[in-house]
Amino acid sequence: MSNYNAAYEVLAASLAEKGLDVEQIKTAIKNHKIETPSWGYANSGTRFKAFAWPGAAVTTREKMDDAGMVHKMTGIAPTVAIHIPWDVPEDGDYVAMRQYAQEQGVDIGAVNPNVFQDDEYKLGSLGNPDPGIQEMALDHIIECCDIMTKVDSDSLSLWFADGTNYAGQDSLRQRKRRFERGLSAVYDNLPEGGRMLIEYKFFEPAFYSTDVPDWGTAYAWSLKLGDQAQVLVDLGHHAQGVNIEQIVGFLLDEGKLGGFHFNNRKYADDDLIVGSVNPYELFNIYNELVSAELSDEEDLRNTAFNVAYMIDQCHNVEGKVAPMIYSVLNCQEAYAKAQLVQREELAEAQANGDVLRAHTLLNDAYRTDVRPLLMRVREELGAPVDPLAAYAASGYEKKIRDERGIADASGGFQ
Ligand code: RM4
Ligand code: MN
Ligand code: MN
Repeated sequence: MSNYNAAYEVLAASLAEKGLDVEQIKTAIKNHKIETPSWGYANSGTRFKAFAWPGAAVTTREKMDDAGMVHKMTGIAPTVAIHIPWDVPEDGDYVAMRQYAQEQGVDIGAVNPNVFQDDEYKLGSLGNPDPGIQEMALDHIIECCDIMTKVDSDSLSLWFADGTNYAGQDSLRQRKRRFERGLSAVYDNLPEGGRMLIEYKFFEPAFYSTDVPDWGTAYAWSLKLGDQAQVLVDLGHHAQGVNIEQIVGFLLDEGKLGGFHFNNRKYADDDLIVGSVNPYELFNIYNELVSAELSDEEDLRNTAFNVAYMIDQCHNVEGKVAPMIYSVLNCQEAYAKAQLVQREELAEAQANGDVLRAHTLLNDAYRTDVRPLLMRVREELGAPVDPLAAYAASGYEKKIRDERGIADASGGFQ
């Protein structure tokens, strides 16, 4: 892999010939950062079984160590998202937790309140018919607003397991109102400069109705709440066949796209490596984002550059740290390809109704082998040219297996 230079020169020349500015593209790629999730380093599983993986992180510090390693290997994963209570620090000291993370080279990113783990939440959290439980959920989310300040995070990322399982179980309209009340109380408690990302999901774990089922609902509420509320798009949360890039384009244009949860959906939710099943979809999503980044409209550019790019995956059969590295690299590759689209030519073909030329221009970028370009970017960033090989050679995996052993995993049907 070390003699990639000749391939890079050929690629750089062909890109320049197309009128693309290779230096500018490299700078953009270096600035494109991906956040990894702390829970992705811990044991996880399916609904049926959580598997014990050797060396999987248990403590928050171990999760920070792993996130730090992913950043060291890729050079573009400088933040880690936390879930509360999964990541409540052992000693309760959030400031120390942030400092520890920083010593490992990463900052804390989004704070995710869990309002789905306790028995009380069986019939929902903010949408629960019991005002006492609505209050309990609200208190927890507001506590997470305080935690944001302690860990120096600017994003509160909200996903709700709320919904109903049977027709007639609850009033759909009342549940909507309870949510609107709860979210607006949360909004009022956001720290200054902080934002709220509202995630939607049309199924699971409630199956008759979910309280935030789609981007339209999340969008409507973020509009009502104000500028600090935006929508989060999780790639695993759509019906088959939904055009996600169209949703992305719409939300970008409205200034309401706040963040992503990357993963890849083959059947249901979110456990597959992003870009593993449908890299073309990932590219098309990135194409929307890059076209907004390159737009001459300032608002659009601002929205695009403020998008929080986060991975929401936990790996059950392929290890922990290595697949996280792989996922970060898949995002980087899709982003790089989107940078190669010849945008003026594309706009011209679109204006002329030249369907095939427009499609071909997009595919030209998608089909370009950008690996030599990414190797050069990594070299310039001071990261390993081949991160997965560097990780395998680092001895880190052996170290964590020896030190941490195999932690007890539970969960699934009992
Ligand atoms: C949900 C959703 C949330 C994630 C939880 C654990 O499906 O994607 O973002 O945090 O799972
Ligand atoms: Mn998610
Ligand atoms: Mn999910």
